[in-house]
Amino acid sequence: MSVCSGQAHLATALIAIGANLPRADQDARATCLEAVQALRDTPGLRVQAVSHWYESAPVPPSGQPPYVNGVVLCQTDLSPDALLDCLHTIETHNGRERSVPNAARTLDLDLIAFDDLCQQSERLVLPHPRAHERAFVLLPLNDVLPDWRHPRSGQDMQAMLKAVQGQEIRRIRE
Ligand code: PH2
Ligand code: MG
Ligand code: MG
Repeated sequence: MSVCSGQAHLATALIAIGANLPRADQDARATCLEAVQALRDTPGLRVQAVSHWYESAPVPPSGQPPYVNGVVLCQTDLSPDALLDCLHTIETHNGRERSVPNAARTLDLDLIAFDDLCQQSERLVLPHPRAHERAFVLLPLNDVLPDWRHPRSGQDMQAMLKAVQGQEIRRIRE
């Protein structure tokens, strides 16, 4: 007989939100807010904190519109792959079309980190391979989890933020 006791482990997930195209009659910021609500409505996911919102220049530089970016801190009993499926579903519901890398988009939801997991599957690399190079990820991440350390490099937020100083980003006043 197996006895089930105690609580299942809840993992900490960091999800980055980005958008730089309007969708239907709403601007990119409104789509980002809808994405937060969709995350709140996702079974198995508990939203614990939402960062401030930022406007950032596209990386790499391009003629695209500026991005709205933010980060959400969650707890989850989903697996990383199941969570990724949920993120893709929310993107699709918000008009996301997949074309070339870095194309402008109505909504992008990236899984940045999942506990301290370091993995490199074909589908999902954790932590996100470029997160530590991008002010538009690190500034909002610092709002929700300032004690975060990069699980691969061990770097703390202050060191990572210093390395992205000078990137074009500003906080949107709410
Ligand atoms: N996302 C990208 C590519 N470039 N630039 C900014 N500023 N913000 C983003 O969210 C972003 C980007 C690919 O997902
Ligand atoms: Mg992305
Ligand atoms: Mg993405």
